[in-house]
Amino acid sequence: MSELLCGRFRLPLTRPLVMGILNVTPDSFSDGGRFDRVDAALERARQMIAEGADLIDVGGESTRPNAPFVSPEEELARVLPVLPGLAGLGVPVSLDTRRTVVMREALAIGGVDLINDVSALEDDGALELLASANVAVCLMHKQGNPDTMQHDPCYADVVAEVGGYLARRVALCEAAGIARARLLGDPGLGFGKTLAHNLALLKHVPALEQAAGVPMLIGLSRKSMLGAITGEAVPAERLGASVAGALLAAQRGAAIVRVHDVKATRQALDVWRALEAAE
Ligand code: 7PJ
Repeated sequence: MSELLCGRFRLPLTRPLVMGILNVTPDSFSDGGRFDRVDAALERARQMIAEGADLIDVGGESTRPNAPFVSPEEELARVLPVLPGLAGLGVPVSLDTRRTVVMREALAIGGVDLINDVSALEDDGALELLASANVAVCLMHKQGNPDTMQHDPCYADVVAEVGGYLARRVALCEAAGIARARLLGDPGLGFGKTLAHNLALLKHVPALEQAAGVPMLIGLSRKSMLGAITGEAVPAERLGASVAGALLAAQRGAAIVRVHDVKATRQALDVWRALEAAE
């Protein structure tokens, strides 16, 4: 039976897990001061857990295409105050960051079980830091950087290239001393990819998992690929598309789906599992 070594937890990967997204960017919560912000973030996390989230993914830097620059100091000021509270909620805490300095400070505070890195530990010192930490790591593929990555994404064979990249990052992690049982891979839907690239990657999750040799995490919640398919311009109005996408990712073997809408996703996955279990 496959399981993920995830900080304070050992997560069985026998059913698809739901990772609830907790953005702690200024636009995410009403800004009545830091205590209000921390309180609101913890309340949102508790709500997602009540709705069935298996992990909480907290992030202080938006890496969406064309997102404004956030300094490391600002990212730390957003994320660190919520970590102690999150650590007491009984589920693994994932930290969405690509900066070694943010990883180091957060790990020093404690209560972080997974580092979710859209740069797959490419920042200087990240591999070494995490080799000596007891946390899981999600290695995500992206082409280019968030400010320019959607300009002209280009691949000869997107599935082979992304799978090959993930395999190389996994090998580097293992060589640095990060056990494979701590690793997840992620094709990074929307990160330097056209709609056709995203669909090819979603369709071939099993091939990606096989190439990388680690379980896959898939994030497509509310993303613009879903807007392109449905014509829905408003991200928060893409619930049906997001749930369908999460379900299809899970059916293709995704171990974890990263979502905003935990309750609806959990319901969809429960129906699928009930059907699978039926005679
Ligand atoms: C992803 C992520 C994703 C992982 C974001 C957004 C953009 N981390 N962080 N995978 N996306 N592992 O949520 O729209 O797809 S930020």
